[in-house]
Amino acid sequence: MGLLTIIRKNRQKEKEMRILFLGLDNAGKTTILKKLNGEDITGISPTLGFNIKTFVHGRYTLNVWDVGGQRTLRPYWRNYFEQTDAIVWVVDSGDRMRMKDCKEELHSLLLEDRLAGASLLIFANKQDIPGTMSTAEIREALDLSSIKSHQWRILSCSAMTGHNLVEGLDWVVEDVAGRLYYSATDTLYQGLQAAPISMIRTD
Ligand SMILES: Nc1nc2c(ncn2[C@@H]2O[C@H](COP(=O)(O)OP(=O)(O)OP(=O)(O)O)[C@@H](O)[C@H]2O)c(=O)[nH]1
Ligand SMILES: [Mg+2]
Repeated sequence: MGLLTIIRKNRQKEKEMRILFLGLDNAGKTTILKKLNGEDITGISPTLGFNIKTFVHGRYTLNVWDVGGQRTLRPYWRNYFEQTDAIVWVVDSGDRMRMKDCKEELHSLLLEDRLAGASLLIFANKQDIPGTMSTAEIREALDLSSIKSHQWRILSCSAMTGHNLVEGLDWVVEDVAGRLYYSATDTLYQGLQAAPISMIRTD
């Protein structure tokens, strides 16, 4: 296999991103993903294992893992950490009673070595319901300002109306791409494209 083939294969691989949707049960993870995928969002049952969805987003293929958030299932989250580029932490903005639980789960997740460096989007979901917590309140309740280990952003959204779902995904893709691909890869390819053809071995 020639050098060019190897590079092309690597480049293909590099266009993929692995994104993990986590959060407490009932937060709206599955609903968000179905809405993004244009599927029916009525009658969704709690996720007992996981679902995988693949989205094509610009130049990138997103492999999105949606894992059930019930308490008994949370110990299994770690089975999905490997090679995660981004975490989308979904919050039920109306669930004031469990905000402390939500904060503790999020902060313990961020201690995981295998998630080091992953971008973190916090989706403050269910904003279509009157009286839900604002993003400022959730930022405070989840103590987001103490997060220094990950690049993060919080965005209000609604899986019911679709508000901000695409914007959230855009941020995730931009952040991961900016960190992983733009600099190193583009410099390499610009260098190769500029190189005289005789310098590129294809045998
Ligand atoms: N009003 C409103 N309801 C929502 C929204 N998102 C989800 N829901 C409802 O919240 C409930 C739980 O949604 P799911 O998508 O199953 O939640 P989940 O996070 O996947 O839950 P687990 O699979 O148990 O971890 C469902 O009844 C949804 O219809 C939203 O933005 N607004
Ligand atoms: Mg689910």
